[in-house]
Amino acid sequence: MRADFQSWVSARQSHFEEVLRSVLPRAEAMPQRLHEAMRYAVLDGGKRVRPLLAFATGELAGADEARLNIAAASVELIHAYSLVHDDLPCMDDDVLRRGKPTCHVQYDEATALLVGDSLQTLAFQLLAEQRLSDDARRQLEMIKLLAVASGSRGMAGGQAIDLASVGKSLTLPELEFMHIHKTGALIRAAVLLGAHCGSVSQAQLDKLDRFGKLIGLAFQVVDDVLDCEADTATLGKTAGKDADNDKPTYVSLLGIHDARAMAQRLHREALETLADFGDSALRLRELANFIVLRKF
Ligand code: GRG
Repeated sequence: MRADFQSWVSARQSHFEEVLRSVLPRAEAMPQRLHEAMRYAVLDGGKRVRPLLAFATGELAGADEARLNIAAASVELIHAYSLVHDDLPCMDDDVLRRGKPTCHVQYDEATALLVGDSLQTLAFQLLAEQRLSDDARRQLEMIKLLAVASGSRGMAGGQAIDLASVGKSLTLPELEFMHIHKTGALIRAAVLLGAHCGSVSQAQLDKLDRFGKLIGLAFQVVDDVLDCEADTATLGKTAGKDADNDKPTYVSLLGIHDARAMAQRLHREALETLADFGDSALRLRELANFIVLRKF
């Protein structure tokens, strides 16, 4: 019998914590302060939504566990780097992340910068040095996929638009463009990397790609709603930052009621893309539900 969703999540999260511990440099290895700070930024925190998506898609695609561990770790390392850099004084200037002081507060700005750099390069080192596919060209495609999702045509590009949009009003398509890149690209990459670790047809891959895109955007809409509805203790990061920073969000553009309705519509459409997968997409469906219904 299959485990219920909560048991599956807990088992995956604790297994994945060990994976992360093993791929990160030991804190005792030189340069100790940098390695300690890298572990501080990555370990013991976060919902691990992107790795869970990679695992769920990999299970659907019959992927090898060891390969999935590496794909999931590479995405989470990129995510952790983005949070460390996003919290720096030159960006969002925040002091709290995952319920603890941000990396530059706990260490210092230069260390936090190097933590982000090192986590990013470690992600690509993992993808390049471990066998992820029997087809070498496919593995190169996977490396490229994560690079594009992370770079100026993905997450970093979305962040650049975000920084430039402070104090401005954006149209809904402009806001959507920003978030599809800033938040959505990495979530979509998590789904695709999970699929590439296993075997799916092109038609299935297209559907999973669309699922990743829709659920990535839904994640951000919900994030905007939570930023104005939840409290700092629940979120583990400073609540109300978007309004304080005069940032355009789905809530500022649509109002809370319509923003919630938009998240529900994206959720529904995301579930529709999984219709043909039957029982094999159970975990993906459950994760989609979690992403939209979460309270933190
Ligand atoms: C610095 C290149 C660069 C990019 C930063 C991801 C990002 C881009 C900034 C983070 C700021 C932010 C709050 C974005 C909204 C959505 C988001 C990514 C939230 C944090 O992700 P969660 O909720 O965090 O998955 P945990 O801690 O659970 O992993």
